[in-house]
Amino acid sequence: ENGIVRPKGYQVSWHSNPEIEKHHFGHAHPMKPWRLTLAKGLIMSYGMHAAMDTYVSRLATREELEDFHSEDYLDYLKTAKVAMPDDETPKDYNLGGSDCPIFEGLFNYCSMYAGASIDAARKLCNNESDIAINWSGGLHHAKKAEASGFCYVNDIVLAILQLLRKHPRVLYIDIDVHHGDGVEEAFWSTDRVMTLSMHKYDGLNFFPGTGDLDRTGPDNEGNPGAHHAINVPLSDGIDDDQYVWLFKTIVGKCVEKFQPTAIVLQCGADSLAGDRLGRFNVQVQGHGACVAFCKSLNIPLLLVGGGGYTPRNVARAWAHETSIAIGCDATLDPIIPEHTPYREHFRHNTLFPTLEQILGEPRVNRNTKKKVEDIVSTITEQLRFVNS
Ligand code: ZLS
Ligand code: CA
Ligand code: ZN
Repeated sequence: ENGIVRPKGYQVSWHSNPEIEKHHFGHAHPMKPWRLTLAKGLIMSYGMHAAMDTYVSRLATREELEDFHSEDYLDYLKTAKVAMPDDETPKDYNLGGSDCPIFEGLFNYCSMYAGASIDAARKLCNNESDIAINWSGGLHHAKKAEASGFCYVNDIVLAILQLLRKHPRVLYIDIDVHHGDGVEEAFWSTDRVMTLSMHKYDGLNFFPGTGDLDRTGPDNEGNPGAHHAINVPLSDGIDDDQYVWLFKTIVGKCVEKFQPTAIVLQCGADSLAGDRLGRFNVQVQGHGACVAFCKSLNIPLLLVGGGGYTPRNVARAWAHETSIAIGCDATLDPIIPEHTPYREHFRHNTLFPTLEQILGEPRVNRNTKKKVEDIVSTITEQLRFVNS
């Protein structure tokens, strides 16, 4: 199909499970697991599944979840009575409010996306794949004993803990429009994980309200994790040129300094233009260029999903990024194949709609050249404290 061939000696594994896609957070909720169905349909209509090792993911075991989460939180998560929000107020463990409702099958949903990320990490540890993909994961806000921002179990932390069994140093990179606070906090005290998040930051006005440029980890005496959290706070409307320049410059410096032996890239698609919750002007091309740059480093790479609240754009980005992982992006027809399921949902028949097609009128870019350059010089200074 479409002339896609499996590249010799280069393995990509794809971890998914159609059961995950069937869960519903509730009618008005922005998180729609169904976007994964749309993405999968597009990936398969291009024939990309034939170029990957595909796995139907399994449930994470209780023991695996306890690698990060507390027993009492997991007990509660497993037995909580379905409580769709009647008011805004969350209850125990921040569950049951409007951001993190307790919906039908919640514990299965969490165990399944976590199982997929854990399996993907193990493929990398065993050298059974060069790039492992779990688009259903990337739920970066979940804490040890607390749900937060549509995230209940932190599959990224669980995957990184797997990688740390084999890998001395893991670089975590997060291009979701929100700050990757849960992952940052989990590895606050170790110098074996460096976390780097790019996000919209506007003090407490944008969720979760953390991720200022100065936040590089608690530098109390003797904390080896000090200086290993890097944050790139951005304003509304950032475009591909600025975003990709920042990404390559900063990731390049982090890799040079920290010398990671594995990379986890959270590909939250809410940083794309036209996202229901996001505020940026990043396009599928720019978002994908971040994935391509990570691939070019030739370090074992785990790709996870994350946010993304305009399903057609999520599907475009993750299909394009799957093609980059496989190495067939250059030969892919940008016209969405006729037989793609739900093709009418894409509105425009291309993988790469223009900003005008996406937005009508682009959002004003509030990121000045000076501000973007200042971010790089500050981070360059911060990295002087990191020794590999
Ligand atoms: O990074 O901003 C908040 C918290 C609130 C405001 C919104 N109300 C509902 C609750 C209290 C302070 N929450 C954010 C969470 C964003 C999580 C991003 C996750 C990720 O992309 C990784 C997966 C937020 N922003 C927007 C909403 N919540 C939100 C918008 C619309 C709705 C519908 C359902 C629920 C209530 C009406 C809701 C939440
Ligand atoms: Ca981010
Ligand atoms: Zn997000």
